[in-house]
Amino acid sequence: MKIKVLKNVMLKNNALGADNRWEFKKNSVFVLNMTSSPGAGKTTLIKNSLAEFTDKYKMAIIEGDLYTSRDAEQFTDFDIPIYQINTEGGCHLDAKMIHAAIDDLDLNDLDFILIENVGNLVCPAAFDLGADRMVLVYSITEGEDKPKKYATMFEKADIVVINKMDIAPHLNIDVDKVESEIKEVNPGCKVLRLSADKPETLKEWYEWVRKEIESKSKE
Ligand SMILES: Nc1nc2c(ncn2[C@@H]2O[C@H](COP(=O)(O)OP(=O)(O)OP(=O)(O)O)[C@@H](O)[C@H]2O)c(=O)[nH]1
Ligand SMILES: [Mg+2]
Repeated sequence: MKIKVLKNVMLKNNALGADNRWEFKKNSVFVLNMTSSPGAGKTTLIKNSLAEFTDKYKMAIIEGDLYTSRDAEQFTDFDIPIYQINTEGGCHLDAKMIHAAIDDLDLNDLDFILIENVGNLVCPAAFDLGADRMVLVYSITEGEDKPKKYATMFEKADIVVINKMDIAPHLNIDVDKVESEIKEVNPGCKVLRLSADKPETLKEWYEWVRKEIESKSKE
């Protein structure tokens, strides 16, 4: 029997990602793809940023999770559209899923969409969603050696947020070493150090988001 090899899966995803990007641009919506290993702090960072962001922007969240809507439930205090995608075991979001979300959201009425990707330090790098920027939240509990081991994610990231800095003193970790390895893998990458659960440490993060939104509006 002849074996059919599906070589065009990524091509299809990337074409759909480009469609999504066009839709976002047409409607002047800025989109962040938030990625990380499981538990690095994406939901905490989003939750503690929403008061700041919803004050300035008309927002929506697209939440990726394998089976539950636990993360999405943490955002319900905010009066914004939340679109839950359950991948049913899938380890990343893809452009088709985001395309379905776009159909359901009124892009015309939005400035800013935050996508929380599925926790995974490998696959999300390969799937263009059409977002403007990719954020990689990196918990210092993950050790010093991951930027080179999981280089594709670090290469694709526009910013690496080194999280859980509050517990750094209790760990045997050299954060400068982590940062210089990130820069070796991706010299142009912005790196911030913060504690997502301590809103007083998030000022530089808010500022980065604000500047990126501004720079897109001038494109
Ligand atoms: N000490 C400390 N704990 C944090 C910080 N940020 C997040 N956490 C904790 O880390 C755990 C995981 O955080 P989440 O925000 O759920 O991580 P996530 O990346 O959204 O996880 P998944 O969606 O499951 O991949 C929770 O218990 C948070 O309270 C931080 O800055 N410091
Ligand atoms: Mg989460």
